[in-house]
Amino acid sequence: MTTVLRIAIQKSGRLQQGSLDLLKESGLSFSNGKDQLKAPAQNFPAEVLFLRDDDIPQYVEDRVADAGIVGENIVAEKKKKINIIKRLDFARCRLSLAIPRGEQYNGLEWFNGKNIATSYPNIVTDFLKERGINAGIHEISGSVEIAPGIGLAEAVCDLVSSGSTLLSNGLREVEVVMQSEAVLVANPDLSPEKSEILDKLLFRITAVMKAKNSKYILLNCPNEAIERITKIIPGMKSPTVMPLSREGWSSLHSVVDENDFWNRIDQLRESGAEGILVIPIEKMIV
Ligand code: PRT
Ligand code: ZN
Repeated sequence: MTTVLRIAIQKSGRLQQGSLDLLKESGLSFSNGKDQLKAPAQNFPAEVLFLRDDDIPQYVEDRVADAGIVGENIVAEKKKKINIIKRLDFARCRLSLAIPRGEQYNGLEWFNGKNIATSYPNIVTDFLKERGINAGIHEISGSVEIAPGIGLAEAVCDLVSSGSTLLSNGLREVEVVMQSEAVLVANPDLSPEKSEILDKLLFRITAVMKAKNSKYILLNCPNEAIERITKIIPGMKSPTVMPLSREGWSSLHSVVDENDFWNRIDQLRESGAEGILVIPIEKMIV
């Protein structure tokens, strides 16, 4: 039997689409029917398991799955023997403490003697303990934000992205306990065969993520500007320069980082670049 890497992803919810997209863009094709528990990848030695996100760390520790995609918040809460292999740059959020809007807040001491409702009792307990705060933790599994309103607790610790859930429940975010994003996790004791498959997958994921953060750029410039422009967009090794049929002009091709894209464009225009085209990159292997 050939070895396959079993990868657990969320069955449905906020992580599902990002996980499916990442695996598919990494070249794994599989069918994901509605009530399916697992699906073999057709062109990569892997099998995808569809699970509840909370169960993924345990399954990876127990080797029911070899690897998984899950929120860092779940990894931190579950404290299982698994390794974070790569941060995946989606499903970003933060775990925050929030209190009723009308309360005066003058620092963490506010929480002394208070009750906090949360689905993350381990993370919150450790956070407060490290800071010498003594609060009660009330563990609830969903709709944490309603706890103060119904008198279940005086504060909450919950995931926040836009902040609108807190706002519409009359709560105010006062402390960020941790930042989170989706991460690739794996069992620390994989067989050499499985490790090799994981490395291959990681290589592909890295190429997909790098491409997402980069753009291919083409422009025309007078030959005197080539040196200056090369300094602005050095690319992977150096830009490609090709002569235009118009005397004294060249076409220059390079790669730019998405994050400081607009800065670079301004500098390029100041340096004499014209006819700038910017194109998405599908995969990027450096
Ligand atoms: O069924 P299963 O157990 O698999 O799913 P789930 O309901 O436990 O999880 P799900 O799908 O809600 O979230 C999965 C993961 O997505 C979380 O563990 C986080 O890593 C990540 N994530 C990112 C979020 C959010 N953003 C988020 N905003 N998870 C939850 N929320 C919730 C939050 O709990 C609150 O109710 O959204 C609300 C706040 O959002 P804003 O935009 O109003 O601030
Ligand atoms: Zn869950």
